[in-house]
Amino acid sequence: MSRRKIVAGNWKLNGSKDFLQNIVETLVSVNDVDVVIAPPFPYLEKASALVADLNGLSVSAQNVSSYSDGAFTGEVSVAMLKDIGADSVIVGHSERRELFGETDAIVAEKISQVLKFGLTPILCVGETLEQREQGSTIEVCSTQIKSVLDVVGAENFDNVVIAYEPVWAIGTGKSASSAEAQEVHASIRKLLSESLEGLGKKVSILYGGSVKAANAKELFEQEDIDGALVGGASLKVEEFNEIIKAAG
Ligand code: G2H
Repeated sequence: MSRRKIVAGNWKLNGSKDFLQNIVETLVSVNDVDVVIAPPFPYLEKASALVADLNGLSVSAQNVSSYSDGAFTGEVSVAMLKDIGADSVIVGHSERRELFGETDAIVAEKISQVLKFGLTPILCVGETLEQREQGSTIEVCSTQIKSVLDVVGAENFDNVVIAYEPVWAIGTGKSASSAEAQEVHASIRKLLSESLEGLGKKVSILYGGSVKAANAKELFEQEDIDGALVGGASLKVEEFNEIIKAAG
């Protein structure tokens, strides 16, 4: 894959059938911007059907099982997501890592499954406030990415989308400055190219963490920021549309 502009809305544990219908009817389409909506599992099939004939709009799951099948009550496999028409999967969001104990090894296995079935994984990485204050931001993100590179191989990594989401900026209203985000994005691209020549130029790297209409444009102007993974603001349709337009 090559670098694309992507604006993805992560609804987290929010939404309804009516909300889904309304958002699909209301979202703007902007040339060269891929818009992704990530509703909770029960709405994915309907979402896939609604966007099927729409250009530039696709559907992502927020999570997936690391197992392919078997006695794993409550789990949802990549094959099932593919079956109902999902295109991508958010993997390793910090809420999954922190609240549900997802380790780097689990995240890597999930990414591997997603790639195996031809869906696009959106790999979330990011540091806590404590780690930032200790000056280990780049090291933390690098470790999270390397653990996936080691499992899937750099030669398969150009189909991965990365979302840099500083944990301290998630849902807090406190966003990283565009310069802080750019610094991390540039270092991620460098790491990728050190793993495989040219890889850094192929991978889309999104910023996430309190992205809103007011800060989107400045973030998108940064050389290494290809778009955003948006949480709270993706639930406000007009604001989400402003963010999509800012990416164009
Ligand atoms: C980060 C983001 C979406 P928010 O989690 O993944 O959420 O924009 O609400 O900080």
